[in-house]
Amino acid sequence: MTITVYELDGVDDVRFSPYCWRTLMALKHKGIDDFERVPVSFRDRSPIAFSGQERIPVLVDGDHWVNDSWNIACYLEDAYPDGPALFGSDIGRSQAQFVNAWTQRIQNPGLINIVLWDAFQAVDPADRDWWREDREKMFGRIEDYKENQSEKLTAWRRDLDPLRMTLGDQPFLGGQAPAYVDYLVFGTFLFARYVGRENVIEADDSLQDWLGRLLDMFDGFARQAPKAMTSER
Ligand SMILES: N[C@@H](CCC(=O)N[C@@H](CS)C(=O)NCC(=O)O)C(=O)O
Repeated sequence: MTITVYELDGVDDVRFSPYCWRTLMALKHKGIDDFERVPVSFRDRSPIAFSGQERIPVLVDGDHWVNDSWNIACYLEDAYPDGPALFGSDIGRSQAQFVNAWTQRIQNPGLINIVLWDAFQAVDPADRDWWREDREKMFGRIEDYKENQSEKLTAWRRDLDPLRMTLGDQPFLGGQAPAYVDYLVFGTFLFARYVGRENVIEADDSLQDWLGRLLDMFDGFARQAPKAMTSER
């Protein structure tokens, strides 16, 4: 039976949600290619009303649905044990939960603080009024995020040092092969990429090698996805 993934839609079919990308990479990792991607707009979440909540991604597999990217990864690991492991062991799953929390509390919010204006440009024009009103309640005026990025960028890049240390000794966070921990962290870099801000990571940053390896996976699945062309930066 075909799996369906509901994911947030942006301008020109750009899909920039880091949480959705974790799920997409996890599906590919499991060797599941036969899935349908259903775009959901920011202003209208009625397609996922069946899940009783408004967050995306939501995955439907036959008559079973799961929301929350972490729960989805656990579901895929348990429901598809014959595919390559996402966690490797119970210990691996527990440690990945820490990385999940780190991305949610440190890596993602730090990036949003830098690219909020770019993200606004990547939102479908039909959703922009909704998005501005919603986000300005949380973050203040979106235009303010165009300026004064240099200090924020320096701090955010410095906080990535534990990744550089780890990846100096092994090709993936999962070790010799990628695992869900890689996709957790990679999803946030993909968010930057698809809102047109790949330059949050400098060209000579040692993380570029790891990013390149993940972008090449599954026949360049993530590399080929469309990026927003932001008009102002
Ligand atoms: N903990 C959830 C977070 C999901 C989440 O926040 N998704 C975002 C998309 S990146 C969302 O649905 N946002 C709705 C909104 O921005 O209004 C997960 O891991 O799936």
